[in-house]
Amino acid sequence: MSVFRDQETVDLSIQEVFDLSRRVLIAAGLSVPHAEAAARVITAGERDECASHGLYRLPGCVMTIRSGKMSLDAEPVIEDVSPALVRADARRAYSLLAFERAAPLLVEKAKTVGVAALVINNCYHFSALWPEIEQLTERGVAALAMTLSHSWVAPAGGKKGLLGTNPIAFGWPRPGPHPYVFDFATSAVARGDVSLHDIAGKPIPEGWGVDAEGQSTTSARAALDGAMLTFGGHKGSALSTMIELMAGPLIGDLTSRESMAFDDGDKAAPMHGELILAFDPAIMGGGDPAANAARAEALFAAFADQDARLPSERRYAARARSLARGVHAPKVLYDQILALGL
Ligand code: NDP
Ligand code: PYC
Repeated sequence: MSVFRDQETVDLSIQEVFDLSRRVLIAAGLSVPHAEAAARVITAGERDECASHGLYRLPGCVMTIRSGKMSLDAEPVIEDVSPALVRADARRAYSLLAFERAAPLLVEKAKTVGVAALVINNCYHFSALWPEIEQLTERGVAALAMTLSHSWVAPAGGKKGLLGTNPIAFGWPRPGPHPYVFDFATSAVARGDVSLHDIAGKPIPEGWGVDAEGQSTTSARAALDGAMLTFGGHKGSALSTMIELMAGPLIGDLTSRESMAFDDGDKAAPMHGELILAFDPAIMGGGDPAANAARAEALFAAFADQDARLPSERRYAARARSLARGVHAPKVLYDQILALGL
């Protein structure tokens, strides 16, 4: 449920969300291809009621552009490294265009070899991962994506930021319009969600963060100034560390700590890498892909038998609502965007 549920909203159609995002990003200086790629994921986030990665992100995008270190128009360089590996150098621009340009080759490789990887390097990253996962499942492959961020999150047993909020997302293609997708931060929650609590003047639950002295806090501001915590204690901490390694040194890119050092107080989006893996069920499953797909469907049906919902079901319901009736953007966020003067 939205943290702004009791506050004033502004009604916008999906097209208006896209047009506003595109206009602001172009006015701030982004090239049209980068602005449109970013506007697409911001619009998708707002549409699916993923508040931490919808319109809320626009002022942060503009702050990143204004930091002066990001390329506003670099064309990604796509390298066909080996039969199972594509590398996309974003050249210090946003990650999204690099993903869009490299995804077709990733899928082609997965469908030839069975499993393939896309490495994105040198990218500024502000987006949710599920829009990328959905673009891959639409093409019939299962997919796993991970990236890191800035070192805002204490490791289990620690009290100071070291790890990123490090999201991991997985998708499995299904018959019908919607794949199975989960996508979450390995911190208790995305940092964007803590910021939204701060903007809305709401407390955060215990377990999301500690203050600058390392004491548990329910103040969003204190947690933003202190450190966030991982989900699931040592388990989230280990998973987050794996993401640091797999989307950092493994692919020759920065860790969250190094991304924060690169930022040097700019408060821009993190700059690092992203790893995306694609798996072709037809090759990996051997003999009878249809039977394997049916067994996966039986697993999903068993969730419904217990009235347990699958991840993304809330999001797909929100999408249907938004496509039919538009979105209700919190006025406080809308006003922040207008205040950018773009
Ligand atoms: P949540 O803790 O809300 O978890 C989101 C995932 O869990 C979704 O797949 C969601 O599905 C599913 N889920 C939530 N509740 C249930 C439930 N009761 N039963 C089954 N599934 C459930 O989100 P986070 O705050 O951890 O992350 C939000 C977004 O932030 C992600 O999209 C992530 O990619 C993004 N992010 C991006 C970062 C970056 O560096 N680029 C860093 C950190 C986060 P549903 O949506 O249907 O509720
Ligand atoms: O919400 O943690 C977050 C986040 C970091 C980078 C983009 N989103």
